[in-house]
Amino acid sequence: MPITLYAVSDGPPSLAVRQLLKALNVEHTLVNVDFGLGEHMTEEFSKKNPQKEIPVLDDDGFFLGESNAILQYIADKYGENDKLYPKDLKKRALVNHRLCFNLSTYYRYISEYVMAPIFFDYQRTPLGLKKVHIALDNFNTYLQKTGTKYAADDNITIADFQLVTATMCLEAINFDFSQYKLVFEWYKTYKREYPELWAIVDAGMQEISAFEKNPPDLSHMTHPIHPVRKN
Ligand SMILES: N[C@@H](CCC(=O)N[C@@H](CS)C(=O)NCC(=O)O)C(=O)O
Repeated sequence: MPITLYAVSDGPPSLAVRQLLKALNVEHTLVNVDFGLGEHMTEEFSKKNPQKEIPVLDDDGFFLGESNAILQYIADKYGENDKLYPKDLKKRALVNHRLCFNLSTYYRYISEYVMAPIFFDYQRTPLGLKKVHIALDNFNTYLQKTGTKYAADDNITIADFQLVTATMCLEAINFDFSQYKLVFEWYKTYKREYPELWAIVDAGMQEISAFEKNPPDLSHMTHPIHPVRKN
């Protein structure tokens, strides 16, 4: 029985998981969750994920939220070798670190600055901007420390899927991050070397770019937890 991924078409954590499914050629059913309508806020969805967040994986009744956990599970279950998620303790620790860094800092700061004000009644503030620069500077330093082509190794790992989708949010609003030279190079290299994976991310980016210009009307969202903008 193929696995099912509940995903949102422009959601960076969903796009990260979809890249892995593509990279490993895993047969799956993709269920699009309508974020704008608040399909994830329903009682029914909360049975799949009590956090009411997308993505969620359903592997024959085994439900898993948190995109990092989903990436780790899929890579362990379907990986033909351990390149994307190494078994070697130190290499694996570095991948896990980059995933945690993305969750706690990199994507968190980027999404608070870029995404939240597109969809809800939040502002882009100087403090938010400062945090984005801190996140970019941290990532640049990590790339410098490892001296690797990708986030945790010379080949891509599941950490790159998350970091690429987070960075895509910056490109979606034409945020210039070229001063972070190693991040800039890493991002360009990924796009060049993995066009099929980048295409998944790019489709999400086009949606975010369009919403940046024309913010969506979320006034019909079911039980939003965020302040909804009055258009
Ligand atoms: N830590 C979660 C975060 C997922 C997340 O934030 N998803 C967004 C959609 S892209 C969401 O479901 N937000 C719920 C909301 O804002 O109501 C993960 O990595 O899976």
